[in-house]
Amino acid sequence: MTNPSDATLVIIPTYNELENLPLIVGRVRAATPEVDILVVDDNSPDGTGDKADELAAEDARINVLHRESKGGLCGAYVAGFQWGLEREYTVLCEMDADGSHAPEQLHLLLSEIDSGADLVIGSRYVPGGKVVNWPKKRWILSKGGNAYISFMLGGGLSDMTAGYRAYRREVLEAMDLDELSNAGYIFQVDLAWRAVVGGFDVREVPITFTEREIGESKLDGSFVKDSLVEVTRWGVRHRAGQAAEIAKVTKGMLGYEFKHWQRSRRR
Ligand SMILES: Nc1nc2c(ncn2[C@@H]2O[C@H](COP(=O)(O)OP(=O)(O)O)[C@@H](O)[C@H]2O)c(=O)[nH]1
Ligand SMILES: [Mg+2]
Repeated sequence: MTNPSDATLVIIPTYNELENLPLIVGRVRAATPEVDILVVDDNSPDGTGDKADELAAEDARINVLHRESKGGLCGAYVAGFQWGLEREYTVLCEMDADGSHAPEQLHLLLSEIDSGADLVIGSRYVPGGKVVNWPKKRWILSKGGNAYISFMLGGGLSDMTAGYRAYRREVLEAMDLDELSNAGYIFQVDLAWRAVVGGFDVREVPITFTEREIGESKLDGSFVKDSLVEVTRWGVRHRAGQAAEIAKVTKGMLGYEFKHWQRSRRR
């Protein structure tokens, strides 16, 4: 029997991950030898791109996409998705290069896809999910931010900013990827939210997220405020849309009742 995950591409974006890249690629190859890898490097000054080429030369399952300059995580993923969609992959995954997303847990995401999910999010905030080595402050910010996002948007997801994911290709094909907001991790929320609204089967599986030990985070804190403002705007717009829809249906129903009532009076 064939499963969707038989043709899986794991996309790993890199910016200055020279030391991390061989480690993460080695772990993916060991944990799930049957998946292909695409490294998307934004011309890292530390030579990560050359390292990726070296790894690719030794292993046909490893591919590299070079972009000209640092263009943000969203742009790197969109380029990776497009690369994968042009080929015959049925499942496309997101995974950080810094070891935060354990390749040893990838099978948890893939088996959920094989049992019918369209998008699986490796979640830190469902029961069984964990974060290792984060300062309390960052945990509160992330957990609190996600609680707010979930409250504003509904949809029942606990970790919409999470970056460890598996998508069936149909989910990505249904979206205009060029429209995603590029600031911080809001594109992750955007992708999950569009999948929910689009009626796809979106599920979360618990994962253990481990903060990087090597190299530096490329993310600054400024995105948090921007992201929350953006999510608030979506939530309000969505509710306004829902209210307009309810008003339309109610008006239709009342109109029908009224006509029915007039007709029954005439008789
Ligand atoms: N190609 C590319 N990768 C990026 C960019 N920014 C971050 N990354 C990669 O995205 C992943 C997550 O970034 P990271 O700095 O660890 O963010 P954090 O985990 O939130 O602290 C890592 O693999 C980074 O190397 C970018 O502009 N371009
Ligand atoms: Mg990281």
